[in-house]
Amino acid sequence: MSKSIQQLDQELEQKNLQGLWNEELWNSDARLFTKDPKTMVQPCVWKWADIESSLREAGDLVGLGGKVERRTVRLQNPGLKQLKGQKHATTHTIHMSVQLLKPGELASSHRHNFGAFRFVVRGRGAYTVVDGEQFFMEPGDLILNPPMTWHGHGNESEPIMWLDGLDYPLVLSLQVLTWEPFPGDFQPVKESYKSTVHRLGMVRPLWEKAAGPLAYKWSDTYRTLKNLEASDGSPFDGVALEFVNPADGGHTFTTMACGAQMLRPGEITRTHRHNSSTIYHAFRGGGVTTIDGKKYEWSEGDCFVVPLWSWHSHQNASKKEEAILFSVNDQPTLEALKLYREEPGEAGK
Ligand code: GTQ
Ligand code: FE2
Repeated sequence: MSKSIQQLDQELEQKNLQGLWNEELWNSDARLFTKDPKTMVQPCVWKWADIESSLREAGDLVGLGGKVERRTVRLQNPGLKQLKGQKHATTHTIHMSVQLLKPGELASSHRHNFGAFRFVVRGRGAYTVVDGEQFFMEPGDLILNPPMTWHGHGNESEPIMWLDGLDYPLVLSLQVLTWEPFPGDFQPVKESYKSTVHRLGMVRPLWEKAAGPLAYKWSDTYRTLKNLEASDGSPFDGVALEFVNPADGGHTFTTMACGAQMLRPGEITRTHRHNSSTIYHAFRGGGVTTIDGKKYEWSEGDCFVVPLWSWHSHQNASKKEEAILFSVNDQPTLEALKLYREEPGEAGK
C-alpha cells in the first residue's frame, strides 16, 4: 500500500522539509500573494502635546547614567505592536523617537551599524559629538550620524528636544545589528573640531577621511526653500528638498532619505503613491494629509506616518502662512534593492 500525503507530510516535518502542496502552508503564503503590496504599518498621528508632556515628565523621573543612556520616547506604530521581536518601530524600516537632554547632562558615547540623524525641534545650544566633531544644535538643524560613527550628546545650555531617526528596524530584520559603548564613556571633542564653524559648504580637509560636514543648518535649508517659493515645485510634494549625502551627492543615507518641504499658503498637492513609507514632522504650520481617502490633521510639532502604497496628498490648512514638513523615508533602501515603485493618481486629484 502506498503511503498517504498526510504520512509523507509528517515524514518531511521530521526532516525539516515542507511540501508546498500542503494546503495549510500554501494558504499562509498565498495570503501575501496579492497584486498590491500589503503592509502592517498603519497611518498614525502623534500629537506634539503628548510627546512633549511625556518627555517633560520623564525629565523629572528619569536621570541619565547607568542603564538609561538616552531619554527618548519612541513613536510606536499601532500596526506593528503585535509583531514579536520587531515591534519597536515607527514603520517596518525606520524608528523615530524624540529625545530630551537637560542642561548639565551628558549622554554617553556609543556606536552602532544602524544609521541615525537628529532633527532639532525645541531649544538650542546643546551639542552632539560625531567622531570627535562637535555640532551645536539649533531648531531645524539636521545632523547626520552615519553607521559606525561614535556619538554622544552634551548640554550646557537650555533644555533641548530633537527627533532621532534610525534605520534600526531594517538592520534588525537583516539580523546584522552591532552596538558598542565608547571605551571611557564620553568621546572627547577633537581640539581642532570644537564647534561647527571649522567646516562650511562643500569643502573638506584633505587629511581627514570625512567627506563633508555632517550638519545642515536650518538657515541654509530655509533660505533655499524661500528662494524656490515661486518655482513650480513638485506636483506631489510642493517645494520639496532632499538633504543630499555630502559623500556622493545621492540620498541622505544608503537606507534613508531626509527631506524638508514647504507647502505654500493654500497649496494642495496631487495624489500619488509609492512603495516607500514616510514619517513626517510638522516643523512649521498646520495642514491635512489625506491617506487612502481618510483625512489626518496635523499642527505644529505633530508627527505622522504615510504607509507604503497608500494614496496620499497634503494640504496646507492656512491660506496665509506657509507650512513646512520635515520627513524621512526608506526610498533609498527600495531603490538599492531595485524594488522601488511609484504611481501618480488620476490627474485633477
Ligand atoms: O541618541 O544615540 O532615540 O542610539 C535611539 C538610539 C537615540 C542616540 C535613540 C540611539 C540614540
Ligand atoms: Fe546612538
